[in-house]
Amino acid sequence: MKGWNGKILWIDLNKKETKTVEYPKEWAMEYIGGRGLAIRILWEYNKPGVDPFSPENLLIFAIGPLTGMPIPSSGKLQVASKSPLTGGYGDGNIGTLFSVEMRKSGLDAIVFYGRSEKPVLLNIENDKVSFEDADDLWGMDSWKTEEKLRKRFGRFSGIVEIGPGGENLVRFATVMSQEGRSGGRPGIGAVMGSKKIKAVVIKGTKGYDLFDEKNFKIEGAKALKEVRERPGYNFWMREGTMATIDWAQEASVLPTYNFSEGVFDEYKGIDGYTMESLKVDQRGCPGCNMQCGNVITDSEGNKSELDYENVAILGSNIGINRLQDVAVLNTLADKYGIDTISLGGVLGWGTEASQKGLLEGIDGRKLEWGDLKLYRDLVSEIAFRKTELGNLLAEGTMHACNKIGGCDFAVNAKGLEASAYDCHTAPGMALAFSTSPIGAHHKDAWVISWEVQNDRFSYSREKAAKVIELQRIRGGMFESITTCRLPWVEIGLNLDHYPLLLSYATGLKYTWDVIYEIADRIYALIRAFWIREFNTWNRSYDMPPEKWFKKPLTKGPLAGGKLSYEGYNQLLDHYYDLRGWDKNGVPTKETLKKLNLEFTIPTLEKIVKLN
Ligand code: PTT
Ligand code: SF4
Repeated sequence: MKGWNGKILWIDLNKKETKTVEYPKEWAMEYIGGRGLAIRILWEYNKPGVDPFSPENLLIFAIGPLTGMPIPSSGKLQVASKSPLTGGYGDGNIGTLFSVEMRKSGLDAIVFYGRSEKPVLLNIENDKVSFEDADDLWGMDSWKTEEKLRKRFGRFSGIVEIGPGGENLVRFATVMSQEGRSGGRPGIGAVMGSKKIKAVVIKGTKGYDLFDEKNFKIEGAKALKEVRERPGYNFWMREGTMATIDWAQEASVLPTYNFSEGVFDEYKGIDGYTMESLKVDQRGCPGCNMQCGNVITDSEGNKSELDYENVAILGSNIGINRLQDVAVLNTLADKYGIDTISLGGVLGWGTEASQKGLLEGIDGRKLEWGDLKLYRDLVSEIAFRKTELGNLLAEGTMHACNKIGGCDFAVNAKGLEASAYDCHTAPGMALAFSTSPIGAHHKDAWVISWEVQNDRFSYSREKAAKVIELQRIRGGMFESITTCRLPWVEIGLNLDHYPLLLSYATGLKYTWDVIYEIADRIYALIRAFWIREFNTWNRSYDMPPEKWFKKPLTKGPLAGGKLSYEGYNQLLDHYYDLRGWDKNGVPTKETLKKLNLEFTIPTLEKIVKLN
């Protein structure tokens, strides 16, 4: 096989044994890599109903045929597992040198199973693994851990680690790298912690084998040059994703006070221009020529790498109006290795719960919007599961509200807290959150920028089709080729480079029809995985948070705006119909057969009625 490495490294943490195994060629062709390969492995080998924290739950690192190549922004790694936050499929995409070294190691995926008795550091050279005692690293934050490992293994080694959040099984702990790269929002870092893996180091020496290296390099160089020449490049280099704060405020979608409003009176204190005035550094993923990690010094003197999502959710969403203060919480989340988006979601939910009296009897403190000191304390309490409240919030909003009430203002879909877009007046984005394969993350379909310009308030078939188109490109193609999507999303790199690059790399003919079919296959298989895990499956799993239907906006130009149940159900019907799924969001037999997923039918038939 050209383009792929064709091998999976299996690491048994119980026995401290490993094996490197070739996987079926058809998997590479039918799922490409990254997310596609991860879900195929999980379907085949994960035991249905397994507890996400049990040794049997598989943890997967995967790359695709374009990862680590001389093309735009290709240093990305997919981390996936059954999620402890949602109970369904979970993954994340992290920019790290680990992906580049993994590419050179001759592997397409690493699967970790079992549980080490003691904290362990895995040191991988190509596919040779040594298991080292990590007692001295356990308890250390992610920055110190990486600093220590980099001193020992050198700056060009690939390193990923967890912080205390992952060690203490915070349900939204992530996998961390390079002081500010974080991946696996649905608790993939906690799965790593449950296996007692503190860090993994990798070094590869094998290079890569492409079908048509000459044309691949020419096409890659063209794309790299195009990135730098795009009209939006200079502004992107100034503000990166932070420009979205002003846009979100203007569009009334900036999450404010636990997604109660779409505008924040003090947004100027946290916007992209403020960031520019405070910027001290810029960094990003390996080999990227449009680096978007904008660094400022936080109020406590730490360097903090900011993105729109982090700033909106830890800023306006909890009433903090000063960027350096937002950065304090962001820094802590990075050091502790917990997801900023879910963190902002639980702090927002906790504040509303406190104000409604739901925390009485749990915690004597009263949470107020914008109380940096209290939020700062709570972040540590969550990461170390220290107090009763910290322990409750470490469960995420879905588990927490099931314990004490307040599910009517818990802003999550399938248990994953929503990224930073208020959807009272954005039905298409609500659909994107609710049908995303991992819960309410924007990565699969950031339809909101299209939606605010195109028939914003409608629940039309065209809108459902747009969500699917974006899911195919973003959640299907980019998550599987496993490169960064921002060159296309943010500065308009021509998408047609990607089918060509895939064809030159592998020797197979990739057209958009082929890529869309693969994307649909991956989506349907992830859906089948969810159904296998939830025998109560029905369309209510694809509903957005109640708050967006029941509590209208009270401020800004769209005051009074809210979602309509009737409209949303119509939109969801269009979505299901276009995907070839039934009224409960279950792929029909015909769809499964068309996508070469017949092997899921016997399992699904035991759980739901297949049409
Ligand atoms: C991603 C999610 C995002 S999406 C952000 S900000 W964004 C948050 N960043 C966090 C952080 O930082 N620290 C922390 N402790 N938790 C964080 N949680 C949040 O995680 C990220 C970039 C960004 S910045 C985006 S949009 C794009 N996302 C991509 C994607 O999903 N797929 C893809 N093929 N390319 C992408 N490119 C961009 O990558 P998750 P990263 Mg991330 C401080 O991991 O789980 O997918 O959640 O990977 O290396 O940090 O790059 O405005
Ligand atoms: Fe990483 Fe940003 Fe570059 Fe994408 S654009 S590869 S997220 S630095």
